[in-house]
Amino acid sequence: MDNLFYFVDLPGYGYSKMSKKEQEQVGKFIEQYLFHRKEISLIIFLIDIRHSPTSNDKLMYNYIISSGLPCLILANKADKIAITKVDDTVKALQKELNPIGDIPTLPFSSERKIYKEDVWNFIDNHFNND
Ligand SMILES: Nc1nc2c(ncn2[C@@H]2O[C@H](COP(=O)(O)OP(=O)(O)OP(=O)(O)O)[C@@H](O)[C@H]2O)c(=O)[nH]1
Ligand SMILES: [Mg+2]
Repeated sequence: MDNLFYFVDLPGYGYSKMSKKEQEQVGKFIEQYLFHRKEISLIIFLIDIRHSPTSNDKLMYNYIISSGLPCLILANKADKIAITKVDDTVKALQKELNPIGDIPTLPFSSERKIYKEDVWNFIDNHFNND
């Protein structure tokens, strides 16, 4: 097996601007993709570090868990809060979404590319250990 993998960006729920029909189609596509695509080795679920999980976040989280696929939660936009608050905020977010604490949760900032080392380490380990 080669070391090739792809990041696939699925539509988020920013799609509220779509018509009901389009939303339905996108929803069905995501369901097909998550539940039937055999090649998925990790779901990276991005949430906003600044807010406690929304009802959509909770729905999506439960949906991902029900797929039985491995998941990494990234608390994105970590550049938006004080560096001293990052660790506690990530812990609090994880506690809310995943009280058992078995789904790894890490800070991230896609804009500033900070905290990326831990994320790459996690991905490396994930691919090398299973
Ligand atoms: N400050 C900051 N802004 C960010 C970060 N990541 C994304 N954004 C901003 O958030 C907005 C939405 O980003 P997107 O990447 O479109 O978000 P998305 O989750 O893919 O949205 P949908 O797919 O429509 O649900 C944009 O204005 C980004 O610039 C981040 O790490 N830090
Ligand atoms: Mg998007």
